[in-house]
Amino acid sequence: MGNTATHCAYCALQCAMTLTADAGGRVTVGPRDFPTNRGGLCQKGWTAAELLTSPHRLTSPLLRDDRSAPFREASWDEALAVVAAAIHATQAEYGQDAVAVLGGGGLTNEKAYQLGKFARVALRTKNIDYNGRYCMSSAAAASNRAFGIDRGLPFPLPDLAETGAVLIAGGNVAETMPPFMQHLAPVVDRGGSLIVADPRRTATAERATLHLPVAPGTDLALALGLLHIAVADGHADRAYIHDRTTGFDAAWRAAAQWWPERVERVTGVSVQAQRATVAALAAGARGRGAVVLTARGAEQQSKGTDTVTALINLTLALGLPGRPSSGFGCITGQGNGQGGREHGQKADQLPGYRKIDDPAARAHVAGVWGVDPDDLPGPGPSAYELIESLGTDGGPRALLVHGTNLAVSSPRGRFVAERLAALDLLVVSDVVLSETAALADVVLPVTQWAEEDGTMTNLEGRVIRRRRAVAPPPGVRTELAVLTELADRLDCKAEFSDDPETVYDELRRASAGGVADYAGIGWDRIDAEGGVFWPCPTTGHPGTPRLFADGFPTPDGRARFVAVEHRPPAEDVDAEHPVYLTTGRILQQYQSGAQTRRIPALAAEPHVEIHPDLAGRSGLADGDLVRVVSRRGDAVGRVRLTTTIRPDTVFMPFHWGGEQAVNRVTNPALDPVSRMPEFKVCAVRLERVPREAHAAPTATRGRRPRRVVGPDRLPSGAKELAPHEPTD
Ligand SMILES: Nc1nc2c(c(=O)[nH]1)N[C@H]1C(S)=C(S)[C@@H](COP(=O)(O)OP(=O)(O)OC[C@H]3O[C@@H](n4cnc5c(=O)[nH]c(N)nc54)[C@H](O)[C@@H]3O)O[C@H]1N2
Ligand SMILES: Nc1nc2c(c(=O)[nH]1)N[C@H]1C(S)=C(S)[C@@H](COP(=O)(O)OP(=O)(O)OC[C@H]3O[C@@H](n4cnc5c(=O)[nH]c(N)nc54)[C@H](O)[C@@H]3O)O[C@H]1N2
Ligand code: SF4
Ligand SMILES: [Mo]
Repeated sequence: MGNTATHCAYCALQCAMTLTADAGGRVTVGPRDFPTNRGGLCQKGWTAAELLTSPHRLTSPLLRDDRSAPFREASWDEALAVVAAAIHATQAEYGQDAVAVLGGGGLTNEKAYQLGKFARVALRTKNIDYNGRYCMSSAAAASNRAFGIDRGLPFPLPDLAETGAVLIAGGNVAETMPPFMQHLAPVVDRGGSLIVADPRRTATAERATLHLPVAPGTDLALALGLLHIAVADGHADRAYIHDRTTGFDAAWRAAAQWWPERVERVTGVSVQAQRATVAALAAGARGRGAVVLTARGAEQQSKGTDTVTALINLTLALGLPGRPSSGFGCITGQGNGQGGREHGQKADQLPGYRKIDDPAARAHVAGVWGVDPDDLPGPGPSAYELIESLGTDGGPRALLVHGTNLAVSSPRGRFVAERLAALDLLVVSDVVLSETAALADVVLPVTQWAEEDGTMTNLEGRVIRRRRAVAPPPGVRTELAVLTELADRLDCKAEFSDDPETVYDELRRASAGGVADYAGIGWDRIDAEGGVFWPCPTTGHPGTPRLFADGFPTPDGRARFVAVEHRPPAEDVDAEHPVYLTTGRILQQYQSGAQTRRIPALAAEPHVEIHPDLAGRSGLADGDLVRVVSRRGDAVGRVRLTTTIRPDTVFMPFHWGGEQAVNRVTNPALDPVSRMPEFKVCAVRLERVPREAHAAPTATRGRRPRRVVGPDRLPSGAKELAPHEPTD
């Protein structure tokens, strides 16, 4: 097939690459120049092609009649007949909402759109949400209420390099998007400021001019304190506030109570560092510009929406949004985290970022779909609330999963496994036998990344092309084909297509007139221009690389300050659980690890970062195994001593399942607005695991790992740790 220009399989930076396929179907990855990655790739990108030919790849539908039985291989015809019959029977007995769907922010725009349509039109269920709820929802909610729009970055990434000061609250891009650092380095090299708020002195913080070692879950107090200093020290841009915003007075009243000494006591960030931060941002505002960015550290909290809001308030007070190389942005996470939240797989949403409870939106989309608006369901619950309701009285009895490994990535993992076990039917479409797929009744093998065409929308809001470089293995189908065939078997009269460009052109019509308007972005244009920024309402429109220069898409054209109050984490430390746990990512592994744990070159083991002082008090030495225990469960990892973390906090990455899944420990307390779980802070205690006791860790609970056919055990990369098993 020769060379194919496409983008990476993984994160929202969507680094450009050229795939070269040889006659035997082997694919090699080469970097490609693009404004976002400028020829850079990280380890995951370089090795992304390995999963195409991995022995772990699913190539046949798997079925079982009873969850204690092993899977057997089945034909597509049999598997889809079983799924359709079970959906029919479930809905006949319990109603339309008894079938639920969970989607993912890694799906192409076409797949995300078709999945939302399938749920609303073929299943007619309100119960659909997606894993972006765990990712972008707090930043999205805060951006929507402040700016009337939620697009991760308000400008192309290279604009960042031009600015004078950057504050990153809770993001570790040096590990999560390494080529992103190319846009931060020039800021520092020119004598500007890079400030990073993180409980850990991360690889990103090492490159910063100032590190704010904030206590987990206290960014809201910090943000209020920064606004306090900005206003008290006379840095507020009064003309901008007057001309371009509303609500300043109430926001200021809330921040007035957060004087620097009080903020220092709550956050651990010194008064001096707070002042230096504001001085740097204010200097930027007067000069080349200033940018505040958030990522999951500040957002994945039970007050994440208010935290992001408080940081947006700070940027508004400094007069930044809409000015060149200035403003607020959030760093989107998943490959299509941006597009995945625009086209209708979210519980409250229809394509084009429309609201499902807006009569005009319903009428427009129903028109495109050829159905009666009254037949469209209303809003459903958020991802975690949907999971909580599975198999309960009145809750869904069947679940279809597309592009999320929720058994590993959802908080309170053991409870999540119980809910999945309570279902009558679990159907998982995936490329590998993920922990979630291993719990299913039916597993459907679908195409991945380099085997399919489509579009993705990257962290800048730039719509780009994913291109097929190789044919999928025999036995694997595209998700568009699966949904089309299932819709047919469910006697759905609306049109579904397995051709991605046909689906995309329908998406354009469905999005026309919405906030995320793709109507003018045809594939031909993306191919010719390398990418087009939404909103882009007509084929003659240039697209919108930069937002807000002429106003905000709110009813009065002004940005809104929203007054917010600080509150502590949902669960604070106490005598029994005296240590904060925070969670996140490492460079080599991606998300639940379903893909990257199967790539030998990325092998890594679960570890727990601990400050030597805390380790000493807890009787732990470097290399020990430690059990991290909360009120909800426990997880085991290897002690890694480091002085780069706060002594009151431990950090564990979430890329593993079974006993190594930190999400057995995390707190599902939800943000009241975004319904984001509090992944970034809970209270734990640490227990040293004696080696001999760990030899049979799961047997102590009387459970044995389930055996499955196909690619069974995951390479955990940690020989002395328990072999991988589904989360119990
Ligand atoms: N290698 C790798 N890269 C990825 C991914 C991956 O799984 N692996 N996933 C992609 C996705 S979907 C996402 S969402 C992004 C996420 O990208 P990031 O947000 O950069 O990743 P995280 O490691 O989750 O969190 C960032 C930092 O938040 C810090 N933190 C923890 N608690 C707090 C807190 O209370 N306040 C503050 N200020 N900071 C805190 C952590 O110490 C961590 O260093 O990465 C994308 N890129
Ligand atoms: N403790 C803790 N938990 C977290 C986080 C954290 O920071 N801390 N971060 C949260 C965040 S930001 C995120 S984004 C979530 C992510 O968590 P998950 O949603 O579990 O993410 P992935 O591991 O990417 O899961 C994607 C699954 O889809 C499969 N897949 C890949 N491509 C396709 C496709 O095209 N179609 C289908 N059907 N399947 C496909 C992959 O093999 C994999 O099994 O985790 C959240 N959970
Ligand atoms: S930074 Fe993200 S998009 Fe770029 S190569 Fe790494 S995983 Fe892929
Ligand atoms: Mo994410």
